Amino acid sequence: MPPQHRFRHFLGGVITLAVCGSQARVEAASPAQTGNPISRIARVFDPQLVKVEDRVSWLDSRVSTYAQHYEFPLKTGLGYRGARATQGGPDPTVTLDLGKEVPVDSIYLVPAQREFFEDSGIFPKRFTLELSKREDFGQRTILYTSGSAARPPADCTPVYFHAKDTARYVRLSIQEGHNKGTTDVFGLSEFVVISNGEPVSFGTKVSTVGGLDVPGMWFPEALTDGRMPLGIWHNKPLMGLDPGDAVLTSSAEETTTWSITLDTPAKIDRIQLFPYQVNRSLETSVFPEELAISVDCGTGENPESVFHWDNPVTGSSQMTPMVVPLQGKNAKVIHITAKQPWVMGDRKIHALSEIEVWSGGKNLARNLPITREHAGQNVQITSLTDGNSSEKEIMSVGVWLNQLYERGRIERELGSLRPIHHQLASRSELNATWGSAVILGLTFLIPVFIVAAA
Ligand SMILES: [Ca+2]
Repeated sequence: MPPQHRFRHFLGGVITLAVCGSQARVEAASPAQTGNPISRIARVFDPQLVKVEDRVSWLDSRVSTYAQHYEFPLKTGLGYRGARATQGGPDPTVTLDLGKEVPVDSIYLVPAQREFFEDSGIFPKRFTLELSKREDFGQRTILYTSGSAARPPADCTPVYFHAKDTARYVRLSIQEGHNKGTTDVFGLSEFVVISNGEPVSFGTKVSTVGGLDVPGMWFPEALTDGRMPLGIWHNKPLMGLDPGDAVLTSSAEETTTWSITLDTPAKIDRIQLFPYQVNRSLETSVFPEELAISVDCGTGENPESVFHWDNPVTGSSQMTPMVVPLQGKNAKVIHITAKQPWVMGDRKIHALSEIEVWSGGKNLARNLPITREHAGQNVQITSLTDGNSSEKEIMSVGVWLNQLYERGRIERELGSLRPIHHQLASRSELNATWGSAVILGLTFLIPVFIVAAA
């Protein structure tokens, strides 16, 4: 074979090898792998790819710090449902009376839980949110109103509205809902109003037009009870934390009382109790099957009963905190009594994971010792006021809702950016590989050419 032919044969082999190698590399390279030389070269020549990539990695790092989105369906008190009573009748409405004028920073509408995975839900399609200092809304601020385009159906992610107004009344009116046998049906699990970072809607009076109430399941008060199908108000897990306080009982007659003494008497806005996580893998968190709260302004000898709760579904787990509004009740000593244990097999337990006592935007119970009285013994407990439950840090409900909203927004953006990113990266890396193969091939072949020519 003449030397030139041998050279051409050899050159063909090298280029084939280079091309095969490049294809293997392109297939193996994921867009995030910028460590290999081809990926680096591709990014030097493609500013658009770099821009998209920077945005994706920035969004990824932000979203990783936000609260996780879970859906834990509620079994009772699901929320509120309404509809237009008659064709052409008045818009269905929901009005919260916050009790007094407060600065409103934000409002969250939390969708009702879905009935099945692909259920598009009954979040209202077109609606108006208004704020007013007057019950008749004679003067009002329109915070939000949908245009003629219907709002896309929401999953369980909270829908956020920014506000900068002072108001006592907040009204949601529905211009368009869903037609499911009844006209303009809509539903929500919670209607949250945040003032100075604090929830001011819990336990407030709700009045409605067009309710489709079902006792125990769908009713106006379920909009302001703090219960949402989104799990406990947590951020990331912190291992090695005390899960809370659990007492094993031997009979149904035994009780356990956790008592907390505040530094001074205070007007209590609400008490928040967090369920005890019995089993991490089963996602089971529980309260005692029956519990009661009493408060006392003095030494704790003459407590006044302020709250009583029976688990409406015996044995069911409770994947949401229990919010007990006390409307400024004066108290110094607070007793929380487990009257009936939660039962699993032959285990009977009285348990809680955290107790919060909120007054004027502050959790007065934080880091205070708690005295637990059970079977004639008093024990000092610190795990119920350490700011954690179920081995996770508890968040304020406003921050938690905001993180869930932000997470939803970022995940939607990432969902649309990822395919573009992948396409750009693959195209640029393929171009860079071809370019590199040619450059590498020619450089490498110069001495071979000299030898062959000789
Ligand atoms: Ca609720």
